[in-house]
Amino acid sequence: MAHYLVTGGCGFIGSHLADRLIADGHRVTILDDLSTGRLENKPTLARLVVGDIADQQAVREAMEGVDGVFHLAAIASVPRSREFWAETHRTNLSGTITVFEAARAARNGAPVPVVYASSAAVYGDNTATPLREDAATRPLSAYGADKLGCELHARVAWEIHGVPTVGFRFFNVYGPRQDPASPYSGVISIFARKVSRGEEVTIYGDGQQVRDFVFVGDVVRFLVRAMERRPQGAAQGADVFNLCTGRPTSLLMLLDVLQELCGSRVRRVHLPPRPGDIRVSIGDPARLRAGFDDVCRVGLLQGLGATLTGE
Ligand code: NAD
Ligand code: UD2
Repeated sequence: MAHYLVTGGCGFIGSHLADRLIADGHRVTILDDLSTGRLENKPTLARLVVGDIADQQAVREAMEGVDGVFHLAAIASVPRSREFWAETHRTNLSGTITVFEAARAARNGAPVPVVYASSAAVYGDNTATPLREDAATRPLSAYGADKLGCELHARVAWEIHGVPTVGFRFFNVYGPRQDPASPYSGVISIFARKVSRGEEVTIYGDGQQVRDFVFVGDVVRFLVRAMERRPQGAAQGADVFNLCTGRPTSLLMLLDVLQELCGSRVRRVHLPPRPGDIRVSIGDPARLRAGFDDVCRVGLLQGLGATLTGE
């Protein structure tokens, strides 16, 4: 049994991870400021520290004595990073550096490993399809720029401070508990709720933009695996992998499948594309497969079914 810190553990992905760690018999401490995370998401057996990820003392205290850190706390919205540039930077990059710094001496003065969330947003307007990890990073948003900054600081964490890390460039993650009520939330959670209620959906742009949707259960499996065993072929103590399926889905296709599953047709309103929006974002999962001897297993139909039933 190990003791892990999950930052952002009351959020969508972090709470699924915390559930899994507890089910595996581990001790879990969560550090979360409950800004988008919810108390109801916290597993009963997890200890919650309510605090800010950029507060050095709060992070140090929450990390005291743990065997490893899953760092998921962030302001996970591209439009919010446009509206609140400096505020999101503080959480998304300064917060990550605060985590790496505390990880240098978390267990009896020795470093502990950190598995953290990067994002496909680091590729920005690179139009390569599919995107391999060695594709040029050209973030278009403050969010993407900060996630790239996290990767650069992860390298410093390892090379200078001996903190081993694994970063995952999540593509578009979806599943139960992703907040359907917030306009900043993921498109699947928003569309799933609207279509199931027969309400009108808003499409930014022509709806032909393409995403690589990954089910949250697959994400959790890779996070846990990266903590337990260093991936094969990881040449260094700071490595980065795409977390993706390699399968493209346009928004219009997504809407069709949801309407089919719900047996309803809804009205669609088109608004101009969001500034900084990426047109095509498809990852190449080859390195993920080689490093972990595993792939994302949940197909879109199955994952959307689980999202609609909340299971
Ligand atoms: P989420 O908003 O549900 O979870 C983020 C959690 O972090 C929330 O519980 C929130 O309260 C907490 N948090 C925010 N600011 C904080 C702060 N200053 N101090 C402490 N806690 C804070 O989002 P999510 O979708 O679960 O995202 C988890 C991670 O995955 C994030 O790092 C996000 O950038 C990354 N990511 C998500 C996606 C996706 O498709 N959902 C894609 C790429 C990367
Ligand atoms: C997602 C993640 C982000 C980042 C990125 C990786 C969320 C909330 N954001 O950003 O954290 O890591 O992936 O590249 O998970 N859209 C509509 N109507 C709506 C909502 C969205 O048309 O009501 C469009 C939106 O303009 C975009 C697409 O749907 O073209 C996906 O939007 P999103 O907010 O789900 O995710 P994205 O790709 O901007």
